[in-house]
Parts: sequence; structure tokens; C-alpha cells
Amino acid sequence: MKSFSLSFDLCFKCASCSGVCPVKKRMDEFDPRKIMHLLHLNLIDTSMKELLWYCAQCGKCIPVCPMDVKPKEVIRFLRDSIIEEAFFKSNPKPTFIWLQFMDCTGCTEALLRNDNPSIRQILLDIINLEYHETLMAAAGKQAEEVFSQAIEKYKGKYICVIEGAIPVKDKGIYCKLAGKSAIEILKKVAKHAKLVIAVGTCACFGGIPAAVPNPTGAVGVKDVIGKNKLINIPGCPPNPYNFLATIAYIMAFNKFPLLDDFMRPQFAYGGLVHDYCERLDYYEEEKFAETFGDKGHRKGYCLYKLGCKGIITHANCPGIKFCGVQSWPVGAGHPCIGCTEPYFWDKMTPFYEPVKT
Ligand code: FSX
Ligand code: SF4
Ligand code: F3S
Repeated sequence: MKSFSLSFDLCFKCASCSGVCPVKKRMDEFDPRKIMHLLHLNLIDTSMKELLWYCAQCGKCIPVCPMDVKPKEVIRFLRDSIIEEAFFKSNPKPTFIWLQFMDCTGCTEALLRNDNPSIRQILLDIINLEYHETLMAAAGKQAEEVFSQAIEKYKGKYICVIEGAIPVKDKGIYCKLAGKSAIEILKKVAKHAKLVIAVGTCACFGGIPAAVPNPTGAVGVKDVIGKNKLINIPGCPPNPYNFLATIAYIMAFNKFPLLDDFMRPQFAYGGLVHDYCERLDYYEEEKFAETFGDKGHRKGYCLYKLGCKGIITHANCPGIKFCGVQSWPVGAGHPCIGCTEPYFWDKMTPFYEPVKT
């Protein structure tokens, strides 16, 4: 905290940061200059703390600050401190029941690779994970017993996480566990949950299993249980940071974050990938990579002509990046394929052709 006190103390409120901030352009109440000012005055209240979640961490504020304050880092530090307190001081720990239906397990794989907190900290210090088919040792009858007992013991108190789509065609026969359809299981577990989180675009909107011609009638969680107590965290796979930041928000402020029309937390999915992208200047200068491996591609030019869908995709990938590797699809040289949007497999294809704007 000390080194950051020094940096925000230097702010003389020139508002250069607020002038370039893409989040401020979208929502006036998010104002980095004001946050630095209130910090200086030691006047950060709860509503200001909630606003910290909205910083997309794009870093556009850093080069424009004449005093080298780095508002992005100050905000990240404050937000991480609130998250840490919410996670490590919660007693009892929140209980999770995690189910997988039609999926590739990439959502779980992404969470396993999270850093800060690591999966070890998540499992041992932060949550009480009662049931997760990929992570638990139990199988068969033993697993079924654990599942039923967990629902009974934590009735009305557990958080249910759903990964993967639910096939509803032909009475749901295309995905069954222990003789029961995914539809039946989802309805039962959601009924007694205090909150349902759909992780991954498959669970949110049907994702890849729902791609045309959708032979199994795959849908997302909302189409089976409705919107009540549901939050969607899409992405294929989703960024584990957005999943954990949503849980931390609920624990810290005892309410849901604001959601958009697709039940996605606005703090994570309110802005466009394009607006936060580090290649935006090249887009505006019309400097494009024309083919993979050409001079423009090697120089890090904009990937629009290679099919990038960042212009129509809502997500915070450029700033938050993934799992401690400090990279993301465009950062690694690949166009965004729009994986956080409903029906991306149909709507965003052909993936390697420019989107019509
Ligand atoms: Fe779907 Fe999750 Fe894509 Fe895979 O399990 S969101 S196919 S990365 O991982 O459900
Ligand atoms: Fe936008 Fe994609 Fe170009 Fe980035 S690479 S500026 S997201 S079109
Ligand atoms: Fe997905 Fe595009 Fe982010 S492909 S991971 S939304 S950059």
C-alpha cells in the first residue's frame, strides 16, 4: 500500500487519465482522476469500492500521466486487497457444487491454471468444494452419494456452477449422468442453490454443442431454469479472473454485480475488446496484418483483416489477460473469435474473414 500512496499523492488532477479511459467513455461515474483524488483525501466509500471492479486494466492511463501515477496499478492493488479480504476472511467458506454437462472441460482447465489465487489456495483456503466430477476422487455410487448429501446438507446455501450445454432434444437423452438427464439434474440442483453461475459459453448460451445444426438441441442454463439467481460468465474458455471477481464482489458487497441483457456482469463484459486493445492505434492508423506471418503481423499491427471480431465482442481480455501468462489471443497474434458472445460459432464465422462494420 505504501508505494501506491506515494504514487496517488503525486496526482495533480490534470484528468489526462480520464480523458483516454475507455470505461469512462462508456460510464461517466467511472472516473480514474476522481478515484485518485478521493484516495488522496482518504474518502473511498463502498460505492467507490464497487466501481473499482469496472477498471478493465487496459493501461491506456499509464503513458498519458505526466506524474507517472499509474492509476491502473493503484486500482488493481485496491481491488485485489478487497478481493483478498472477502476471500480469506469469509467464515464459513462458500460451498460449491460444480456440474459438467456437454463441454470440453476447458473451463475447469482454465481455472486450474489460475494464479493469484492459485487453485491450491482456491480449494484449500477460499471455498468448500463439495462436488466436482473432474477434481474429485470419488466415482460411481460413491460420487452419487456425495452429490445427494451435499444438496441436503447445504440446501439453500450452496453456489451451483454449471459448465457445458444442456441437450433438450428427445427428452434430454444425449447427456445423462447416473441414468438421469442433464435437464433433471440441473433443475434439481438449481432449485436448492442460492446462486447459479454458468461458466463458459456452452453453459451460458449453448456454445459449440449448439452450433448449427445443433443435433442434440443444446441450450444454455437460462433456457432450462430461467433468469432467477443466474449469472453468466461466458468465454470459451472464460477467464477465471472474471469468475472469481464475480464471487468476490458478491462476498464483499453482499449483492449481485450489475448484469447486462445476457446476464453477464457489466464490470467484465460491458465494453468491447476493441476499445481496450493494445493494437487500437494501428487500427486507427489503418496499419493491418494482411496474412499470418507477413511484415505487419510480425510488427504487431491490427488483426482486423485476418478476421478479428474484437469490434463486436464484449469482454475485458486485453487488460485482464489470462492466468498469469500476461497474454491473450490478440496479444499472441491471433484474431479474437468473439467467444464470449451468444452463438459465436455461427455468428462469428468464417473466423478468418473481416467482420462487416
Ligand atoms: Fe464450452 Fe467449457 Fe468452450 Fe470448452 O467446459 S465454453 S467448449 S473451452 O470448456 O464448456
Ligand atoms: Fe480491434 Fe482486433 Fe485490431 Fe485489436 S486487433 S484493434 S481488437 S480489430
Ligand atoms: Fe475470446 Fe476474443 Fe477474448 S476470442 S478470449 S473474447 S479476445
